[in-house]
Amino acid sequence: MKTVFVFNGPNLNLLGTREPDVYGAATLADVQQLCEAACARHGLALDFRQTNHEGVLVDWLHEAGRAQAAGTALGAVLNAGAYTHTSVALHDAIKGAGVTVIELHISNVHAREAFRHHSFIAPTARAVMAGFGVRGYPLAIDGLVAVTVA
Ligand code: CA2
Repeated sequence: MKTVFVFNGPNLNLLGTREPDVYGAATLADVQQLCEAACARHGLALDFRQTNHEGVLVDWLHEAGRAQAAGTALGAVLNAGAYTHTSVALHDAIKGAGVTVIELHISNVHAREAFRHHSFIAPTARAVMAGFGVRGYPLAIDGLVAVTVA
């Protein structure tokens, strides 16, 4: 059974506690359940994580790339949070690791402040999704399956 990684970046541990108008009422634990259900539908295992630290995301992307190369993982859904808009290190990590990444955002970043319109992840991502709320997570897993399974 192959694994799908879902990596969440800074402040996403706060989901469901603040800014429900932007991010909804679901918690990160609720999101994990949505992802579990999506993976189960596809016969895949889920490895779901959150960190507030950029270098940890770099290490996890390397790990996902190694697992993908070994044939034990399909790729990763990545909500890098605010690092999306700042991190050359994440851009380089995705390229260097050779991991298939679906970039995911809960909110429609293009309908928000201008500083959220640029992504350092997007040029390295296989696909980009934004604005579906937390339901975007299972949709992104479906999308990862669609682009990776023959
Ligand atoms: O829409 C998304 O998923 C974002 O990646 C979320 C990031 C934001 O910096 C990106 O521009 C778009 C922020 C995550 C913070 O999440 C919170 C959730 C609840 C309360 C406070 C922050």
